[in-house]
Amino acid sequence: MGVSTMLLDCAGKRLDLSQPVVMGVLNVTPDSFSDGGRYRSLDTALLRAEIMVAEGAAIIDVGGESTRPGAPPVSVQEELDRVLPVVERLARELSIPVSVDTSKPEVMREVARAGAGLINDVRALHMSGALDAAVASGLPVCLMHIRGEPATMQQEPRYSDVVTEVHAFLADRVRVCEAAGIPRERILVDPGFGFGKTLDHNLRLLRHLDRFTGLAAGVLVGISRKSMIGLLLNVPVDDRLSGSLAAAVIALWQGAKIIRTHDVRETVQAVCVCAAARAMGDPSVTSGR
Ligand code: YH5
Repeated sequence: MGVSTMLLDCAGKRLDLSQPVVMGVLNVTPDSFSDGGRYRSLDTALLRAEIMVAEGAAIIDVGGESTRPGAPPVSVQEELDRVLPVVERLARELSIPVSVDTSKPEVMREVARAGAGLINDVRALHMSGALDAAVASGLPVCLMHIRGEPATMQQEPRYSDVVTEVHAFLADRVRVCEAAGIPRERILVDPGFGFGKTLDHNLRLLRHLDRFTGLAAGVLVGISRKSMIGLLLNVPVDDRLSGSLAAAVIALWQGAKIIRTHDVRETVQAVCVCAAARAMGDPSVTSGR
């Protein structure tokens, strides 16, 4: 693959995917489970983002809608109130691009004006008007697979072959986006760990992640602290770092390009070790024998 296809233009800030990178999570929901909404104030959000930049994050993902099962729906105005000031400030002050975790076309339009560099949609641009808003923004997008809606997605999810079905879903969304005017070079795909999947489904997707790498410009994975780690280890969210790193390494080894995480410093270390070892399978790297 040509080197030019490994650079994403995120509103003028470059995201280099010739090596895997880390996306730092910045929740701006009042109910976010892992940081209790502590980052609602602008200064605190900026400080947290700056720490993640110093720890080696390549992009920061700002989210204002809780997608936890049972979380109350958030209005457009409420989501804008949470997200827009943070995106404006971060886009202005950070050297790296700001991604926005949103499904709402109104939010996409406003954050694009405010300097956001990537649209990360857990509903894969399925909301009415979202595809048009994403096309109009000119920004790269991340299309994530979800089964159903966040409120009900964990009610007995069933697949006959989860890997094939998620792959077909993402292939279809990539096709739809391309037809609408978003080139494949600007599209990331994500199997959506925990979004309408049992532990067994999540493990199969992780085991076969390499099947997704040909779909678009790169595969993004978000496993950090999720319940699949909790179920395997029987530990609470604040004790899921090691398990999350193990899962990240399995994904990286199969070619994942972006790891979305709450623990940037540790994940950057895992990415560095993985990328160095994986480069030894690349014929352009001089043999060390
Ligand atoms: C993702 O996978 N996830 S928000 C439950 C947890 C821990 C974390 C109970 N946005 C993804 O982070 N965007 C979210 O433990 C995402 N991929 C992409 N592209 C959910 C979340 C979380 C949920």
